Amino acid sequence: MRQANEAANLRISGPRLLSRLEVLGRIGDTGDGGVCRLALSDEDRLGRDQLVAWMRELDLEVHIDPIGNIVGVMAGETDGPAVMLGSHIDTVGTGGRYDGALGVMAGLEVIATLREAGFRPRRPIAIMAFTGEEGARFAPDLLGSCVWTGDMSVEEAYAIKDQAGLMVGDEVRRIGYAGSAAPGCVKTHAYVELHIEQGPVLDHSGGGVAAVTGVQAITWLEATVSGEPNHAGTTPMDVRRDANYAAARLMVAARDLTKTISGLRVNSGRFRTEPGNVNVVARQAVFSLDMRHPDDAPLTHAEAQMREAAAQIAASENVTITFSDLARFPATPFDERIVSKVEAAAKRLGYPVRRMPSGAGHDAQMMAGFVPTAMIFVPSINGRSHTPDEETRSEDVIAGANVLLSVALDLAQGDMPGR
Ligand code: HGY
Ligand code: MN
Ligand code: MN
Repeated sequence: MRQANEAANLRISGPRLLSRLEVLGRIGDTGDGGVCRLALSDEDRLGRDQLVAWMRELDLEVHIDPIGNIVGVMAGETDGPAVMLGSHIDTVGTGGRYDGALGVMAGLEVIATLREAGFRPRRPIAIMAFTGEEGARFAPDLLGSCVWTGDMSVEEAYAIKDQAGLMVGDEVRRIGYAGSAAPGCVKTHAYVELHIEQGPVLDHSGGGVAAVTGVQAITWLEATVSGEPNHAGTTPMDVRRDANYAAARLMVAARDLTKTISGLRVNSGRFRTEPGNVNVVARQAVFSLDMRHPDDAPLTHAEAQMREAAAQIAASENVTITFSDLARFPATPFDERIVSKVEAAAKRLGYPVRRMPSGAGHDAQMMAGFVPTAMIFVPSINGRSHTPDEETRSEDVIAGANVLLSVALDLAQGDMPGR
């Protein structure tokens, strides 16, 4: 057994970590450098199978809960609450190889490094892959961490349907990951997530790592605009009840709010229309609205403004507009004690480090309400993410994983009180 102070000199194996990222990145490979492992898809199952195989190779005790969260535990000298290192391995439809995968693969690498050094941590160390973080197939996002933290029941999660009408419960059983472990069964002392920034801040400010201070507030809505189908050539313009035109006006109105509400970000990424014929005035348009802001109040105000615009558009276009909630997460600060540990670890290791908030949502946003939590960012080249050209330099992957190792050991050996 190596002593704790010797452990401080441990470093991860870059080639081993990069190799695992490469192997996982080939599962769901879209042929253009990207990856598609939508939650609970066959590709997701293959990624899960590979992860569980790696966990067993590392002699971890593997637990799978009913929503398919996968957690592998390395026993410590004591059997108290674990230090959990996690993220997700599901992706969006046009995903990259690093979003989520980096945090889980780096967690495995931390364990492999400790195993190789014959070092048993004082506290157990757990590696978590949460189900369906992206929300790209089943909304809301953060599905697995919502169930793990008790924010959503398994029954509620099982009833969620994708765009094709398939249910979470049927799909998680179909891929064989409806486990019997109780959500939250691995008691947790602290949660740390390594992730790519997915934005341009680090890459455009000289690189290094970030001690992430928190995650911005997120609201996902689905708008349904109902009009009246009619002939595109014979129907006079002033009597049309055109669902697509009203939807377009509302998307523009929502986007225009970003000009008056500083810090607001809005995206309509998904749009469906019926009947979708060139020569028919649309009967219905259904589209998503992703609205985010670093603070809760401006986001609440933006949503109210958007609903007001919808009421005006509905009246003037003689259509109806309704909304359904897809996701709603408040602005979430991380635990200052762990943010400081990330900063100190990066400095000790000689990496440039800065503090910054996260523009993207993460499972850490859910875990922060459950246990002391923080995140580590590494740069995304040109801030590209959720695209096949999502890329992070190998040296930054290695830097992030070394900071994760250092913070994990600090938490596993240290006396920071839990919550
Ligand atoms: O949507 C997000 O912010 C995250 O990538 N799931
Ligand atoms: Mn992610
Ligand atoms: Mn993502």
